[in-house]
Amino acid sequence: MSKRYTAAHWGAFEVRGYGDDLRLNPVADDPHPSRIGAGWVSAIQDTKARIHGPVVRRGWLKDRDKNRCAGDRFVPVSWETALDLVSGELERVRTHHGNSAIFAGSYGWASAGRFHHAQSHLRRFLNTIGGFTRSVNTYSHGAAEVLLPHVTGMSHRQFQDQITSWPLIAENCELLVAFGGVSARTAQLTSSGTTGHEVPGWVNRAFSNGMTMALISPQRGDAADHDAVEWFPIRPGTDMALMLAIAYELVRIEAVDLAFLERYTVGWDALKDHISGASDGIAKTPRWAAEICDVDTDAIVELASRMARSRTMITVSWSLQRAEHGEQPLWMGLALAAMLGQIGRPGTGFGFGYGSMTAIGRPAKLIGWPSVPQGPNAVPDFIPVARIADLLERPGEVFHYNGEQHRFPDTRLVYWVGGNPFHHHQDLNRLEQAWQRPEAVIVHEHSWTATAARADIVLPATSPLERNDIMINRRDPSLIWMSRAMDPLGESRNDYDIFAELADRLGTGQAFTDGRSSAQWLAWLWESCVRVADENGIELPSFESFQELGRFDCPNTSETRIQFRDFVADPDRHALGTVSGKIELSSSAIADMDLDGMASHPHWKRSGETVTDAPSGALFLISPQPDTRLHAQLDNGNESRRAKIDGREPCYMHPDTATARGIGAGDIVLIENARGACLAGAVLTEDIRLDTIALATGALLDLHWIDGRRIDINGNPNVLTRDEGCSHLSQGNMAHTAIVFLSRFRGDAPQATTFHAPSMVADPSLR
Ligand SMILES: Nc1nc2c(c(=O)[nH]1)N[C@H]1C(S)=C(S)[C@@H](COP(=O)(O)OP(=O)(O)OC[C@H]3O[C@@H](n4cnc5c(=O)[nH]c(N)nc54)[C@H](O)[C@@H]3O)O[C@H]1N2
Ligand SMILES: Nc1nc2c(c(=O)[nH]1)N[C@H]1C(S)=C(S)[C@@H](COP(=O)(O)OP(=O)(O)OC[C@H]3O[C@@H](n4cnc5c(=O)[nH]c(N)nc54)[C@H](O)[C@@H]3O)O[C@H]1N2
Ligand SMILES: [Mo]
Repeated sequence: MSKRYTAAHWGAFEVRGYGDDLRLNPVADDPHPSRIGAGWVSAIQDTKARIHGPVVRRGWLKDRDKNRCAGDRFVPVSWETALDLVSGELERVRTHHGNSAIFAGSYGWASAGRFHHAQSHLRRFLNTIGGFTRSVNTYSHGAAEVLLPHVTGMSHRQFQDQITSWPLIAENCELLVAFGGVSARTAQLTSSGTTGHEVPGWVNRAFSNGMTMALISPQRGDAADHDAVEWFPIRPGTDMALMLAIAYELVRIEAVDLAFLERYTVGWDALKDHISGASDGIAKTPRWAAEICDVDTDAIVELASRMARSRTMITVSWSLQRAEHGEQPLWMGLALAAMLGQIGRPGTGFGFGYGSMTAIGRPAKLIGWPSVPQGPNAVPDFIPVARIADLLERPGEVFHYNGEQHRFPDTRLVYWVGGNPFHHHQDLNRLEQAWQRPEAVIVHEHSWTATAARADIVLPATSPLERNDIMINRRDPSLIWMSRAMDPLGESRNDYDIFAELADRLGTGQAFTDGRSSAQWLAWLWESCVRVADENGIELPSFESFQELGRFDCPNTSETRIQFRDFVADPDRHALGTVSGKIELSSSAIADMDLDGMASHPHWKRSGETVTDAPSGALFLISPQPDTRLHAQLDNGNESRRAKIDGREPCYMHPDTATARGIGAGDIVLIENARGACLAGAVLTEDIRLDTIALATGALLDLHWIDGRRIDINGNPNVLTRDEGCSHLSQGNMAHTAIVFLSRFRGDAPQATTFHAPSMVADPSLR
């Protein structure tokens, strides 16, 4: 019998049984299957968490009230009514306020199949009716997306595509200096799906070949538990100081490759003057840095010397740039690698995001598989993605982005699919205020997220297990036929079918569907894949045999790459796309922008929130990605719940940090600052700094009034994080820069919650 498969961002699975008997097993050739998959079926079959039919918020239905605070009741309606309401709102808003009043930036990871990608259909649909205000860049690496083109001449995507392959590191690298670590936890994921998880294997192979790793991170757990790892428990937000001190040492011991800098970079003089203090009077000595970053002077000196003596790869995890001044350590990491002169060689140089996702550095050919076209958007307005609260609060106001000034349009309608801003955005109490401003909020979801609970119209979407789809993406050498594994729950519909109905109502049905059902689109997609494969010398089976086989592994896709190889081989013929054609250690383009907080070169700037400047007792809060789930997805599944404490998110702290506050393992703790407060469960570990606590993202936001203040009872760190651009250059988020206070919670803690439907009322006039 042929095998059936499905896929998710966290891996590929063999499907056994159907519906109530459904079981998913990671594909047999996955060397390190993700634990996240273990929570998938239980989460999706949790009928209390699922949205069963279309609903409308009572207050909005009755008199268009905008009080979207969760807790309001909802009114079940028919699909006809719901679709009429949605199309009516779209029509009203675009007629009276223009299409820019529709915000459909709709950021989020949605699901992995290529066809049923919710945002793609939302964009295609809205483009048929005149467009929408979009968002640019990501929460993941927004600062890098803006910085890298200026300093490397490559888009972030091009940079990521060319990153030096893992096997070359495993064979050649002697010292991996990992700022933020290389973590098997985050390497569980690849956006749009992955058939295997190879990172732990590559790292082990490198260790067997004698590579050592300098783990520079507030948490020991950010690298493998192996003798080859030396941990430098750095104070969060201060990597830039450490990097400058390493640079200072490299200059002092005359280990700087001046010939490399001369030939391949511009701006060394300006950077050198910053390092020496010639330009600002502060020599960036190891002693100076030790005070700031809390890494010993001697350890810095020794590390610099090892870097100079070894074949060294410097890598910066994505987390470092999700912080105030987040561009700086990324830029300086590149500058350090240039100073060592090892860029463009196998296994050394500079990397960004090894381990942040599975596929970074995977030695496989990249194939540009097709997708459903989205058409042109007639609206020019956009926001940098993390400026959502500003957009809603400040229509007409100016914002800076990448050296330009733009204005926020006047948003009347928010349309969100495949994402969860009440998980992913910072300072959620502020977002909740801003969320009261638009006239209508429409959400498609399969589960009752904190965002769905704050919408006016909620349309139930199918989950990926309830539909056929294809996993294809350029980062993975396998194509997977995702075969439907259970019936769609309740009245849920595919996002595509929902938009097709809406387009019909708005007179653009044909333009949206091109006359195709979703089954016909899947066939279209496969035919387009066949053509692309052909151009790449790969022969794909027919659509029928592909469905029968369930999986196709492209042959001969192994390919290793070396970042900057061509440029280093011939910098004239392969000049970079920067202003100078070289790597820019100092950028005239950035200098010309004359932005607060930016210099022409990477430079040290203390962040606005640090433990050293805060009242005593303050702690850094870092909010990493959760080990047991994808963001807030599957938070209600077995695997995520297994790791909770009293149903709440585990908060990792040093035993001494806990003792000083009268906290014991397993206690409920209160984490607070001026922006908000949440409860969490204490987990004690020696593997974290004394002044830092870690609370992963993604617990269901559930705000309760307790002792006169609103406290999230499940442990969502984003009630505590800061909602400001990490700089005027990129406006990326600064999720990892926050100061908090921690105590044992002494009150009566309400029972923790998971996704659940709000109260329903049949008749909107009823209270
Ligand atoms: N404090 C802090 N905050 C952070 C971060 C951090 O490090 N710290 N990291 C940030 C980063 S890097 C990211 S990428 C964001 C992630 O933020 P999000 O991507 O918004 O988080 P998800 O929970 O993955 O949300 C995806 C939603 O899509 C829904 N969905 C899945 N499939 C479908 C479908 O087919 N149709 C529809 N309509 N919906 C579907 C899921 O149920 C889920 O609710 O979070 C950011 N927030
Ligand atoms: N299991 C799981 N994996 C995921 C995801 C998930 O939801 N679950 N999400 C995926 C997504 S969308 C993304 S963007 C990537 C993100 O990938 P990353 O950005 O690499 O992941 P994070 O967990 O945010 O951060 C990694 C580590 O950085 C350290 N860190 C924090 N602040 C600092 C600092 O100032 N200096 C130094 N040196 N270290 C610091 C923390 O100890 C943290 O554990 O992860 C992906 N992988
Ligand atoms: Mo991300």
